[in-house]
Amino acid sequence: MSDRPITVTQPFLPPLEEFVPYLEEIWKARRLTNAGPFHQRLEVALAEYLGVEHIALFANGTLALVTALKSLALSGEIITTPFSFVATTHALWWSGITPVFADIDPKSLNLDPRAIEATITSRTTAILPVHVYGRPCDVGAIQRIADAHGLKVIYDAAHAFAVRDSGGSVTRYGDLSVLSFHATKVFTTFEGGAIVCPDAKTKQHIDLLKNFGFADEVTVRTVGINGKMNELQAAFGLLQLRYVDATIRRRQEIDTLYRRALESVAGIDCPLLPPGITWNHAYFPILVQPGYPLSRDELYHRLREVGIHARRYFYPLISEFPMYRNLSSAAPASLPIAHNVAKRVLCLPIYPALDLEEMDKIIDIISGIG
Ligand code: T4K
Repeated sequence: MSDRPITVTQPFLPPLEEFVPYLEEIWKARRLTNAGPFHQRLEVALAEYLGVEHIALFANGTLALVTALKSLALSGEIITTPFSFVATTHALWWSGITPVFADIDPKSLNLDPRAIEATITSRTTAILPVHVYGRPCDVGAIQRIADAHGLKVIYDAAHAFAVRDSGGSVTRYGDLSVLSFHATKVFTTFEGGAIVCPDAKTKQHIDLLKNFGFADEVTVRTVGINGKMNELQAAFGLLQLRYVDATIRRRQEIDTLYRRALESVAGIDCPLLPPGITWNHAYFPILVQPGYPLSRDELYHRLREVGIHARRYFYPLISEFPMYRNLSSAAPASLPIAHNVAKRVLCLPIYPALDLEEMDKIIDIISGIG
């Protein structure tokens, strides 16, 4: 067992010496940012890896979300999930858009299409669903609702890198999909993100927006922001990409071991995926049900006492944070499933360097209680 703390996730770092040639190239070219050669190469490589046509890289996922909203000129109200990382709703609020929370589905843990439909008003302009833990949303139902009401759909796909259904990457759904490449993600560029765009024109517009609106040296076409990914990030991404399939395979092994060990533990549920999905095993959520001898928080603290830092993603719900809790859609009575899940969920450590001894320790504690 290593002496590193057992945290919920840890980034996979390729051998340091393999990064040195990339650094040498950057030093030699003295090109550090602004759509340099590594940035261009990573865009091509990621589009190929994901099987999508157009992708625009960003400095982080939050800037990518904000830029995605801007690119579609959205305003008014946008329907979203309270069961996500706070950045999802912050991106709306930061953009002057009113978030409207809808409840989640107890199985997928993603926005419930029926709840979406029930919250549409004349001010609704779009839906911002999240593929939570990389588990795909009900994309068919969401698109049908969007089409019926003339709404845009932006998927927060921060957790869904390399997640595929029978037709390919789930990032191809909606008007736009946004990825995060933060250090805690399956594929990382330290900080980073991207927007998957449906066509070249959209990508061009988004590229303009992320570079202050510059069309050329002297022409500023729109009010843009600085959302650019730099060359260090992009070079690291190219190196990471070589290892990403192997790291996902290792995550899958860990997932299988956890499931096998925990299936017989009364009161611990390991949510299943719908069939036909190639998952990235970004997270391993369990639900601590009433049949278990400890509450979720008691189990969380018990694990912490022995150096295991599981995380209560996503508790508290976004709708409980002070800046959002007075919104009418944040009323707990209208989000019963999300509240119940947020009270029960615990994400167990899952990352390539997690070893068998560490896993045994985690499993022994969870299964040995009671
Ligand atoms: N939408 C969704 C649905 C998201 O989940 C996120 C980000 C975003 C949008 C926004 O994307 P970005 O703007 O971040 O690209 C983490 C991440 O900071 C955040 O990126 C992520 N979601 C969220 C789910 O998790 P924290 O506050 O829980 O991170 P932290 O620092 O507590 O790290 C968790 C564990 O990971 C630590 O216990 C140790 C380990 N760790 C972390 C870092 C940063 C490492 O081993 N190495 C590291 O460098 O938010």
